[in-house]
Amino acid sequence: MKAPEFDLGVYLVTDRACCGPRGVEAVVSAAIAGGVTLVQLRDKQADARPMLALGRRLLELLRPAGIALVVNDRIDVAQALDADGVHIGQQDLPYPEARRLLGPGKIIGVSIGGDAEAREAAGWDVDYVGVGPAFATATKADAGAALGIGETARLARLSGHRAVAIGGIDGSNAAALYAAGLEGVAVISAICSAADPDAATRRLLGLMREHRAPIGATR
Ligand code: TZP
Ligand code: MG
Repeated sequence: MKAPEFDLGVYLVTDRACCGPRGVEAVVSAAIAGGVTLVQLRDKQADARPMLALGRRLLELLRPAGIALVVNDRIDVAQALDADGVHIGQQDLPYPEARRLLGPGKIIGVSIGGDAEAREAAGWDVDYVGVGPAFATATKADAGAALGIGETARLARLSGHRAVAIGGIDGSNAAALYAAGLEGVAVISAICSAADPDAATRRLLGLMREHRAPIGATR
């Protein structure tokens, strides 16, 4: 079984703190209305049980809209949810182990931030890579130094995989990443902290439509 179809174009990564009192579900609903193409459930602080409960509520919103949900870090939670896949970083289970646990029918994305990680990912048949931080970000304390647009695009190409940029991305800088060959932009604060998450999503989608190259053209 192949992994489900997905579009990295406007990729929302959830964050409870950034969403504030309106809650993650309200932000995801607004992002769906605005045209979000992929959603990642990310909650570094949550225990498994509340994460599972939130994941179930998000799936109720996303499944009818035909939008995939991937789970950050927690392969066990992704399996319990029968989510569409996982996103794993350099400190999580390595890709081969994650694939063994999840099987071929799930999306697996891997974070990369340098040449060695890009080359390692090139040897794996991951579904996509997340490259970052593209720009400075206050959302992830240990994100490291900003790569910039050229370096983000170079690492994406080096990996040989479909790629989404992450870190410090919003409506002011997303166009340049699409134009540089990234399939998508992954954002936390640009949507989760926005006064109007629907409008923020819509803006990114408009930039994607205007500036993105045909998928696969730059790999
Ligand atoms: N990984 C690299 S940067 C980052 C993550 C999870 C944070 C992205 O958050 P924001 O608010 O879109 O900069
Ligand atoms: Mg991780």
